[in-house]
Amino acid sequence: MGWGCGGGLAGIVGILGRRAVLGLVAGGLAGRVVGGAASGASGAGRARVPPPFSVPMAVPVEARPVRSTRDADHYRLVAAPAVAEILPGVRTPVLAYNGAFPGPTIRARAGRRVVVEHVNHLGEPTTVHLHGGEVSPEDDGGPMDLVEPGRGRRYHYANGQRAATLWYHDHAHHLESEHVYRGLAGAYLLHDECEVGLGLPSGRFDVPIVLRDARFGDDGSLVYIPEDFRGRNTILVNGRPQPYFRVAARKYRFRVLNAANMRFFKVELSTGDHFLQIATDRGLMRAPLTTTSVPLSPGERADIVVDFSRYAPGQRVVLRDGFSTRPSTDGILRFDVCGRVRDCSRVPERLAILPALRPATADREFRLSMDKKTGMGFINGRAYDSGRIDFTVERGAVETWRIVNENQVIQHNFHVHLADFRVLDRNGGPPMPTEDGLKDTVMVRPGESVGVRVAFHPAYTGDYIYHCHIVDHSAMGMMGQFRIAGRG
Ligand SMILES: [Cu+2]
Repeated sequence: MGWGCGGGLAGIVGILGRRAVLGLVAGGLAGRVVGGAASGASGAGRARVPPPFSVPMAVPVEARPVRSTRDADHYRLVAAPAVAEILPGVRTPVLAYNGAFPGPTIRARAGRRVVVEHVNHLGEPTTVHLHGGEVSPEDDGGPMDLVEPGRGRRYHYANGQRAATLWYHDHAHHLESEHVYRGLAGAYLLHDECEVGLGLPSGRFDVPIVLRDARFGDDGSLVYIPEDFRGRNTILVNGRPQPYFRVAARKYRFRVLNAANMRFFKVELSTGDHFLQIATDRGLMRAPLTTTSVPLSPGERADIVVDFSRYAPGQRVVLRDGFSTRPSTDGILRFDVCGRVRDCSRVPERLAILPALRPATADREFRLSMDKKTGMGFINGRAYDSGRIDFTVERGAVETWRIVNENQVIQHNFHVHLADFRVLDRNGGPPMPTEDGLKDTVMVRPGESVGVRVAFHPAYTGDYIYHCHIVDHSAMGMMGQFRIAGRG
């Protein structure tokens, strides 16, 4: 596939040069922190990526509140260099929240506030964005709203929205790409009563599947080179390389999150069997979709239900990537089906009532482009400038946006903060069935034009951003800022 093939060495040098010129990385601190830690990596000869499906999958740890009050749970997440055992027996320096790679899962309940105190021990600035969260601009973790090294701050999340698979990640401008790559991301699962009442697989049968890729050096270190799509050819699931997962012969709900910087995944079962997709980025679909594959660009989420009771104990079924063009990245995760167990969970024929598609009061167009020579990214011909407001919308407005990928080879996608949207069309044709729900991130393939109906939250005003969620692209300027105006 063609994505991610921008850049080249000239582009990389350009990017690194610009990063230093921009002066946001005081003295290249990231390199020193990470490089210093990297010299302590492994040490036991050449670190090898194990054969596929030879290590067990880990379920990300769940964050525990440090304090709970009548209406809020308080968490503390410390971002700092850490060491993770990603490859068996190899110590890999990472950047981590509370030492976990990926970060701890936060489970929240609608109507109950979450307050996260983030402490920055990274040695360089950070911000933390709750992707898909309906939050005030002050709590959105915008790219210039930096938490300086040695400092901390609290982010307040109202959780006033419907149940959904959200995630949190670093968003510091120009640094987010490397920070996310080195591990600063985690799942945030929002539950609500409607969803709980459906009887879907829950508890230990409701499992985050955080997908990404990585390139490892001979010493087991994570090698970060901007735009290095081709070099990042080890697939990680919840921080483990192509693991296996022992499942009971029953239904599981998997929260599949594409947390890769650049890689697109198309998840499917090696048997070619159908499974159910029950949710898009921002919550449950109207009805389960019976499908054999779900494509996900970086930042997108899909909740799927796989019923392993149709397989004989002992059978192995691989979750594979239908977009992969190499055998080594084809397999994502192997399910090893164990014994049968009682399964009271169900997937009802109706899951949720989606808000009516309201008429739009404005049309806008966003043309995404990347200059292959310089690696710079643009929207409507302009790179991100934190001092510029590109347009203003009214609080609670509904608008139709057309997103166009002007590149003929390079993949992009599009994410808007705060708002959710519905996909209206792809090149004038129908959207994919897998995106027929509430979304906040949408893939825009080379030359493609995608129409979306965007609904802005009625409560919040202020400045938010929109960008390509190929993080290596947003870091290079493919991002813009808008203002929500309104009284009160
Ligand atoms: Cu892009």
